Amino acid sequence: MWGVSGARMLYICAKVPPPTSRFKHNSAPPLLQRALVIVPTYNERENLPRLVPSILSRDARLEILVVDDGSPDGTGAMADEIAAAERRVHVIHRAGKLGLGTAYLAGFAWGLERGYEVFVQMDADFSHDPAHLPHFLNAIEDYDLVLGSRYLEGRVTVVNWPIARLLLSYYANVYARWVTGLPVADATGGFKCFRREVLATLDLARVESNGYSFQIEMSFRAWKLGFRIGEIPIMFVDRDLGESKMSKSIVREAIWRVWRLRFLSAFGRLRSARPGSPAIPPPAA
Ligand SMILES: Nc1nc2c(ncn2[C@@H]2O[C@H](COP(=O)(O)OP(=O)(O)OP(=O)(O)O)[C@@H](O)[C@H]2O)c(=O)[nH]1
Ligand SMILES: [Mg+2]
Repeated sequence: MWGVSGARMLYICAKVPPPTSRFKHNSAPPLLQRALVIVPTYNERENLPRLVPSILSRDARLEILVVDDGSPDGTGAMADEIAAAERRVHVIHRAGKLGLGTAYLAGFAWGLERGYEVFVQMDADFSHDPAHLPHFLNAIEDYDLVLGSRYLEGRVTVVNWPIARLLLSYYANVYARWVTGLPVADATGGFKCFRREVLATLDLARVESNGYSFQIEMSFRAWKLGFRIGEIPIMFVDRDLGESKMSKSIVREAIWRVWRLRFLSAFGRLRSARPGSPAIPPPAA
């Protein structure tokens, strides 16, 4: 189905199929006790108060870590207020806008130290629908890394993006697959779920990308280390409120960064963290 919405195009080729059918249900007890949803924020005060309850209501095992980079609109202070009233919400403050990739790395390190078993990455702007969270928790029982995919099985499940943005994203994926060989439909998406072991094994200190390519680099490193990657379909909706932080420099970084990944891999330089190194904190007792 193709439709038009205002000045923007609506691209939905089909209804997103229920993802659960793609994954077997184990009779074994679920591995997951506590999952940390990491939400990086920069000027998201219109979104955060609605997002938090929407996430927490999906599953009692979910907790949230907001990583705020000194948002001038006061998102950080608002996150503190929410955390003071809700013990499942935590906040990290960083001094200034240091980028999405390093925000996630800080969140992963925080959660690894505290023994969370599963980590979800999620934008604050409702492009990533909290309704998909149970689908990720289900799928991570069978995979080490689960990607929320906007381009699975020939369907494009993106709503309300300008055509130029959609083409950029779509062809960025074609390009990333071509250069790196990463066998996934959506390598640049930011709605993802990791098992703890993946983050503890990747040498996070060596992750270099910060923008778009951060998503590619994390999945590529996981794939090269032999972790099992699964994809579930998600519906991606452009933000209603607040402003995009997407920039030309983020696109430029992605263009050359994938080549660097390919060469690092070819020369055996995508190492995992050494056992016993500080990158692998022991799981919580
Ligand atoms: N902590 C932190 N969060 C950031 C930074 N840049 C972006 N974010 C957050 O990361 C998430 C994704 O950013 P967006 O601006 O939506 O960027 P995008 O999703 O790539 O682009 P759009 O599709 O245009 O929205 C949002 O929750 C932002 O608030 C940053 O430098 N630091
Ligand atoms: Mg966004």
